[in-house]
Amino acid sequence: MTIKKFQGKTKEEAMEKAKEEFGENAVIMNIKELKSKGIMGAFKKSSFEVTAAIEDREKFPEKFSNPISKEQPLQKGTDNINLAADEKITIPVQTQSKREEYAPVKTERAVEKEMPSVRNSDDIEKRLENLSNILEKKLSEDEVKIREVQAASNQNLEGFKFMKMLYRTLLDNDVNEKYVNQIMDEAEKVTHSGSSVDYILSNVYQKLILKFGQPNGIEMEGKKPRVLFFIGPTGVGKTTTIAKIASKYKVEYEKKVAFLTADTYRIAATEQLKTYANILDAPMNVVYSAEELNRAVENINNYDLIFVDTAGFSHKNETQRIDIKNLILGLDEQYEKEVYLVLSATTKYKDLLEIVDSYAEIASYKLVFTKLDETTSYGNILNIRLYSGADLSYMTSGQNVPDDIEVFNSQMIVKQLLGGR
Ligand SMILES: Nc1nc2c(ncn2[C@@H]2O[C@H](COP(=O)(O)OP(=O)(O)O)[C@@H](O)[C@H]2O)c(=O)[nH]1
Ligand SMILES: [Mg+2]
Repeated sequence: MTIKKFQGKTKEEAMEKAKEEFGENAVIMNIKELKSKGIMGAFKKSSFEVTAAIEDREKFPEKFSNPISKEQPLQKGTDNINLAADEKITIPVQTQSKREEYAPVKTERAVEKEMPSVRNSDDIEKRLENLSNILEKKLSEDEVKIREVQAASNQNLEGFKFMKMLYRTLLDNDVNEKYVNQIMDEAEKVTHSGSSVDYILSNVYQKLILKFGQPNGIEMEGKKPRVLFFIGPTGVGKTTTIAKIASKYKVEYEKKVAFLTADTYRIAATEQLKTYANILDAPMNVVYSAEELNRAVENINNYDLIFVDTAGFSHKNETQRIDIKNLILGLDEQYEKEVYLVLSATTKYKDLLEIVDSYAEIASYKLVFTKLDETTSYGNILNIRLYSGADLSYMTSGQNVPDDIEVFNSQMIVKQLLGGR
């Protein structure tokens, strides 16, 4: 095939030139308007270029014998040959491989060259199979992770709500906010994200038990006699508590118990203790000073336990406080001594703080909490235990002598503080 370009001022002129040279069998492959380039082009007139082709005479001699053939009308082709006008070129018959060389897309061979490791289709299949296995594994791993994250976040939310509920419950039970925050902060440190409700509960429970410390009743080790002072505000239950403990030790442990009272402010108070002493068949004496105390103790020094009842006083009453302090400090050092501060669980937190402060000046003591039967919020017990740092000893929950007393039961109190009943 011979291809040539013809130019003219009009399309017709260019086509006429093609027909003149190639005859009527010429195939018009393309007609193109030629525009001058640049700004100047806008002022110049355009011309036309016709690309025409004619079959080679050698290959189709018969066609050239009849230059005008009605069966071969003028046809438009595509403008894929960009040659200078009038340049005559011959396009050789293309083989498959030749065409590939000019193909604008990359051949398989070229792709293969770029991926030298992929040698054949088996390799590709294997690779794809591996890839899909990896992908499937990754997806299922991701799915498990997503499920785990979802479960954890649900549990987190549950745990968070539960912590909040415990926080509220402790506050509702009058645990001071400062201590509630402390306990929850400590619990949060050991509970990891996603901790179960049970785990959180047992953790907070343990924290509270530890805060209450190991409660201690009367120590029976050491020398006899052991002198036990009961101090605290009026009406909290000092005398009743003495009666309860003394009867337990007398009846259950068969200990020799005796009573002394320094509560000389009320005749009724002395009478009250005398009554219990008579029931228990135990000696009872009134003491007004440290000297009298030492003399009285000496008289009954073969007894195991000597309970000393004291008068309650207003924490604002300096004189009474000094009297009690002198009494306790005045006890001869040869005697074992213990001091019990008796407090009612029904007393307001603010009052309790003042009481604890004023009694702290008298001696170091163990705490007895009374009247637990008259309140449901035991927060103050924890507050005072933490505020004073003193050990817990007994708790009483009723007026019955000797039954309504036990060594402080931390487990029971903690359960109540956490909302158990
Ligand atoms: N409900 C209740 N009342 C108690 C308890 N302990 C003592 N009481 C009562 O509190 C009142 C004062 O007790 P008392 O021993 O005289 O207190 P004191 O002034 O500290 O010696 C008495 O009516 C006791 O029966 C208790 O645990 N619960
Ligand atoms: Mg009393």
